[in-house]
Amino acid sequence: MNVGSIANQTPVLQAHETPAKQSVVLFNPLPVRDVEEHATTSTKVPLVNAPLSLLAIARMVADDYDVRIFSAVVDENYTEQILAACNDALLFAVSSMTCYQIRDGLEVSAAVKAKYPKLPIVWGGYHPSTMPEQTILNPNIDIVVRGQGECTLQELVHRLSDGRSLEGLAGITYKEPARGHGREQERMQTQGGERVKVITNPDREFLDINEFCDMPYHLIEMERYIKSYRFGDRCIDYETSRGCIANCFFCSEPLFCKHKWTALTPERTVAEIVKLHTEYGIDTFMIRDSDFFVSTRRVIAIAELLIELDLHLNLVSVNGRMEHLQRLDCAVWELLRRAGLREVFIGFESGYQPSLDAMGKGASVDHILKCTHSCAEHDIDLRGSFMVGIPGIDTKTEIAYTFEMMKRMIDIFHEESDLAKLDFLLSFFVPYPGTPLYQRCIEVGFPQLTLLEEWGDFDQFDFHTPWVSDGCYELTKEFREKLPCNSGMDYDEWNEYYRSDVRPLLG
Ligand code: B12
Repeated sequence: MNVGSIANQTPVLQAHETPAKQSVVLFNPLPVRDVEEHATTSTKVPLVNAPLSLLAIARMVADDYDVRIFSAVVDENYTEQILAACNDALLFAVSSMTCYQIRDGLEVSAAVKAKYPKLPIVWGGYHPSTMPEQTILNPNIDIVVRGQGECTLQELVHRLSDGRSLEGLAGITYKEPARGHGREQERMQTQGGERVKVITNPDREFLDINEFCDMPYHLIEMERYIKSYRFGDRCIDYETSRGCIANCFFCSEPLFCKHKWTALTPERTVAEIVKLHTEYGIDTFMIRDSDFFVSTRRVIAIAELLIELDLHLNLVSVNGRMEHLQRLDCAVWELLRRAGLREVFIGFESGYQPSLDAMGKGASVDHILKCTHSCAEHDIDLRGSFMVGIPGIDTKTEIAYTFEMMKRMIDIFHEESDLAKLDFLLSFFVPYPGTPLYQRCIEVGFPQLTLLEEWGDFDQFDFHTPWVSDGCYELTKEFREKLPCNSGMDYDEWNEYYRSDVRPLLG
């Protein structure tokens, strides 16, 4: 299909008719194949999430178009519903991370393509952004939006609506049937035996999120996304900042935001929080930022505003980097706790310094202990994530140090706080496409995936890279299962297990 020159499909109106808004259909596929079996990487974190990615792009076109949002985690029979909604739509768009979302998104895209071969199918999000050329070669995808989607989607929708070409539209990769010789940025590729021309338009600038209007939560049925989460019954996902300035070699974020970070002003953040509290009775905000704590000044200002309002709201799952958090002094932790900070989520990743260095974490294992003490002391729950199996690192030594570090964290929470307030996410290293550690994996013989759909089969939970021995792999899984947060064992029971079953194996 030639999406670059799609005709304006708006019907001609009679003088007395109000123009019906054209529809834009957005879809968030299932992140895991078996929802029942794998709630999420941590079984305590609900899989139901407000589709922030789709809401973020929807806000740019919601005034002029009829935006329909479908989310596989809440919508039953979503394929049928989407097929019905796509009738007369301007485009069908899918958001995807590197996971089962690709498989589910492709299945639905194939069904849409079969029924509406002329309807442009657009993919965006982390996976398409990091692998745009491979993604566009799928026959059921016509346009890939790379990076931040707000302005790109807005311009795309306008151009499609007006029947204008996609030439020069920043932030997209698209394809057209191959004709003659391509220009420099155009690449001839083969898609299912057919020659196509892949066109990579220039990147779009990473914009300040204050330039966009508020998230249009009214476009979704909020009650279906409001969840109960530890501290409150009415919890919703919320974004206060985007991007990350760090450069971790395992993470997709640096590729995506190119080390940039943008944040809502404290006033805007708190005004939106208050609006969600007033309109929907939200009492708990699951902060979905990659790093909430980049600017201590902003964090303090948000806390002061929340304290002043005295609404008793909870901020949970608040992501921060250990090297930032370990610098906060007692007064700031105290202020944050008073403002409603109930739980932080820190990607500690490893208790073994050579692993942290190999990941480019820019942090030290001492930071893990400092952050743990601060949380325990200030009655803030801690969810710490760790991974094992970093390429080039001896896994047995790595897990020995990491498990020992987790044990010390358990000791700290047992002694200074309450063990129930400590949660771990322990997973295996997964090579995400385009990252420096993915490259490293290819060098040591990890097979290159050549098709989009293959990325959809990635096991995000128990990925087994060839350099992790079966013994280390099984031990890690068992250790994870036995952690107090997963097994419910009390401190003494767990200590006994660790001393008698784990330590002797690790030397
Ligand atoms: C919420 C979240 C989830 C939710 C689900 C989100 C969803 N989409 O359904 C849950 C908790 C289920 C989840 C799961 C996973 N997640 Co997650 N998750 C996030 C998180 C914290 C926030 C995403 C978000 O809502 N951001 C806010 C919105 C507004 O931004 P955005 O998503 O980037 O959207 C913008 C652009 O990407 C683009 N865009 C996005 N989609 C589309 C679609 C179209 C059509 C267009 C035009 C544009 C567009 O436009 C938007 C506005 O600019 C991010 C980290 C982050 N801060 O972004 C990680 C992140 C997206 N997750 C990640 C990963 C890896 C996972 C897992 C696959 C693995 C894991 N171990 O966690 C699992 C899936 C398996 C499982 N265990 O469930 C990675 C993605 C890396 C990658 N290469 O895909 C991220 C970036 C974290 C990280 N740094 O590693 N995740």
